[in-house]
Amino acid sequence: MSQSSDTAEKPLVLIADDDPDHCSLIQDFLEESGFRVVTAPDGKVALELYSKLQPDVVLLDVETPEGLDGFSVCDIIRARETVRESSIFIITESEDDESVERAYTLGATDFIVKPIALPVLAHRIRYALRTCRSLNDLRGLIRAVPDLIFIVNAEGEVEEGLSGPDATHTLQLKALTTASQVNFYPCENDDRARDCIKRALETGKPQVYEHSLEGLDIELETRFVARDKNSVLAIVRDITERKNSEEKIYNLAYYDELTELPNRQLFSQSLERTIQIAQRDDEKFAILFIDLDRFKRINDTLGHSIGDELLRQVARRLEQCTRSGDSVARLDPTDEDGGIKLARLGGDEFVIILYGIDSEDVVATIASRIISVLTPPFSCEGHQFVVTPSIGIALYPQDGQNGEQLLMNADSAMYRAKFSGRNNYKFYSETMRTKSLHRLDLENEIRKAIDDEQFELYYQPKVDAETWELVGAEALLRWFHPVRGEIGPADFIPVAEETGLIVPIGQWVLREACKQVKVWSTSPAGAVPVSVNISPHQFHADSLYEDVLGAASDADIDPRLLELEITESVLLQDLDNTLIALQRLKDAGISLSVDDFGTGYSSLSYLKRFPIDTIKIDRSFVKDLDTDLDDAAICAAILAMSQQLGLNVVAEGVETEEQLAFLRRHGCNQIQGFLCSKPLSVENFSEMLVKIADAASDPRTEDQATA
Ligand SMILES: Nc1nc2c(ncn2[C@@H]2O[C@H](COP(=O)(O)OP(=O)(O)OP(=O)(O)O)[C@@H](O)[C@H]2O)c(=O)[nH]1
Ligand SMILES: [Mg+2]
Repeated sequence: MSQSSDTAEKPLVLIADDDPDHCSLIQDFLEESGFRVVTAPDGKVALELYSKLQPDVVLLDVETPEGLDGFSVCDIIRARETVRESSIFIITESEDDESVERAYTLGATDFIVKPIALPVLAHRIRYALRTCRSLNDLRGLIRAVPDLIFIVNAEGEVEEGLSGPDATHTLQLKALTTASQVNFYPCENDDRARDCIKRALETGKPQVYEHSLEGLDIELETRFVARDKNSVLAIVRDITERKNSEEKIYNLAYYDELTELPNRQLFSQSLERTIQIAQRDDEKFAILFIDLDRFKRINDTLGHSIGDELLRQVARRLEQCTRSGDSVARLDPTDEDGGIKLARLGGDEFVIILYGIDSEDVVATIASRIISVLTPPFSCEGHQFVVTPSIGIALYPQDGQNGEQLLMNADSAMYRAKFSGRNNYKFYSETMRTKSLHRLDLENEIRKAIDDEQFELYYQPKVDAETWELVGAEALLRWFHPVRGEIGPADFIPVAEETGLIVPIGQWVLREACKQVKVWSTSPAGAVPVSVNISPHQFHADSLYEDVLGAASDADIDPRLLELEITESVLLQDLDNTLIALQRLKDAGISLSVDDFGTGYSSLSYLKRFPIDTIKIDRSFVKDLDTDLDDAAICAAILAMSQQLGLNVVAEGVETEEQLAFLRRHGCNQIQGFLCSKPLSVENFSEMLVKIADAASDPRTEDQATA
C-alpha cells in the first residue's frame, strides 16, 4: 500500500492543548491506534490549522491559560462549517453540570474528563467518526433530492422542514413557498393524510398518498415513513408531469380522437362491468347499435374532412340523448367509476347502453328520440345535408349473456333496420336468431350454387297483345339444388340481397342472358330481345355499367337486344345519381323498363324525367281485373297515361281471355303470362322458336306461337 493512500485512509485528529507533555502522550497513543495527528498549543493556532486541514476530529482542552478557550474554539468551528461536520471533543478537568451543558449547547460531539482513559478514547473517536459520516451522508442526500422533506407529527402537523435548496424549484411552488415551505403543506386538515400517517406509525411501513393542491394544477405524491413513535418523515414529490402523461396515454388508449367519445376498447370494458352489475342486481339493459345511412356518399362527394366534422356533430347530438338528466332510463351504475353510455365503435358506428329499463317500450322511445335528434339537417362548411341512422337493439339478458354476443346481435338487428329501408330501428329477437342461422345456411348454399353452377335461366315469352307475335322474353332465375330440389326465388333472393351475393348472381345472369341472346340471334324466328331483372343492390353497385356493357360485348350482341328491368323503388332512391346511371345505359343502347309498376309510389314525374322505354303493370293488378273495380281503374289509368307519354306497356301475369280482352281494349301493347306461355327452359324456348319459324312458313294457325 502506498504512503499517500495510507494517509488518505487515516482520519486526521487536531489536538489543542497547552500542556506539551499531555499533548504528546495523546498524540503518540492515537498515532499508534491508526490516526494522523496535528497539535496546536492554543486556540488561535487550533483555528488556523482547522481552516487549513479540515480535520475529521478535534480534541479541545478547555483550560487554556490565555487567548481563546476550548468552548470558544468549538463555537467558531461550528459557525464556519458548511456542509461537512467534524466531531468535536471537549476535554476538561471536572465534570461539572455547567461545563457539560455549555459544551453540548455549543455543538460538541462528546465530553472527555481528565485523566483520559486512552484505550477508551480511541473507541469513542471511532464511534463518533462513524456517526458523523452517516449524518453527513444523510445531509448530502437531503440536499440533493428534488423532493420536499418534512418532519410531521402524529396529528399531521409539520414540525420541521428538512429539504435542500433544490426541492422547492422542482415543485414549482415558489409563490406559495417563499414565506415558508412549511405553511403550504398542512396535512392536519386532511383525514386521508392523517390515516396514512397513523398507518405508517402503526405498521412501520412507508405509506404512499397521492393528492393535489387546492387551487393549483399540481399533483403530489407523499411518502410517510415512520421516524419514531410520534413522528414521520413526509417526502413530497411533484408528480404533475407523470400524471399528465398517464392521462394522455389513457386518453389515447380509451378515447376516440375524432369525437372524444369513449372508443371500442373502453366500451367493451364498460359493457362487461355493466353485465356483472346487472347480473348481481337482476336488472335489464339494452344496447343500441347505431350506424349512419349511406355515410360513404358524404365522404365521396364532400370529402373526408366534412365527413369527420359530421361525425363530430352526430356525436354531440347523440350525447344529448344520453345526458344523465334523461329520465327515461336510469343511470348506468358504472357511471361514477368511468362507466359509459355512449361510445364510437369506429367509422360511422356508435353504440349506447341504456341501463335499468323496464320494458321494450322505453327502449323504443329512446330509439325514436335518437332518430328525431338526428333528423334536423346538419350543416358543415356551408353544406347542408340530412343524415339518418339505422339502429339495432339487443337486450340483456334475453339477447345475449356476454358483451360480444350482445354487440353482435345488436349489429345484426341494425342490419335488419338497414334492410327494411334504413332510418328506423329493429329489435333483435329469438326468432331473428333462428332466421339468421337459417340465413347463414342459405348464404353458404348460395355461394356454393354459384361455384357449382346450380342456377339456370328460364325465359318467359312476351307477345304483342294484338298480333300475338313473340316480341321478347324475360330471363328468370331458377335454382335447382342437388338435394333440396328447386328453391323458389322468394326464398333465396332476399338473402342474396341482404348478403350482397345478389351482385355476383346478377353478373352471372347478365352474362348468361347475353350468351343466349347471341345463340338466338341466328334463330329462324329472328333475334329475341331479352330482359334481365336488376336488383336494387346490383343497381347501386359501382360496377353496374361495366357489368352490363361487358356482358353484351363479351357475348358479341347488339346492346339493343338487352333490356334491364328495374323496380320502381330503386328509381326513387337518390334521384340525381339514378338519372345519370340510367342515361348512360340508355346512351349505350340498352332498353330500360320499370318493373312492378303501380306497387310503389307510382310517381308520374319520374316517368317523365327518366329515359324509360317500357313499364310493366304488376301482376297483382292484372289478377283481379275482372272482379276488382279499383284494380281495373288503376290498369286503365296506367295504360292511358303511358299512351300519353309514349311508353310501351307490358301486362304481367295475364292468365285469362277476359283479362286479355280488357287490356287490349285499353291499348296495352304487350302481354306476358300463362295465357301465352309459362317460363321455358332454353331447350323448350328454342323448340318454340323453331315452331314459330315453321308456322311462319306454313301459316295455318297462330296458336303455334304459344307454348
Ligand atoms: N370521414 C370519415 N369517414 C370514415 C371514418 N371511418 C370510417 N369512415 C367511412 O365511413 C363509411 C362507413 O360505411 P358503411 O357504414 O359501411 O356504409 P354507408 O355508406 O354508411 O352505408 P350504410 O351504412 O349501409 O347505410 C366508410 O365509407 C368509411 O370509409 C372516419 O373517421 N372519418
Ligand atoms: Mg353506415
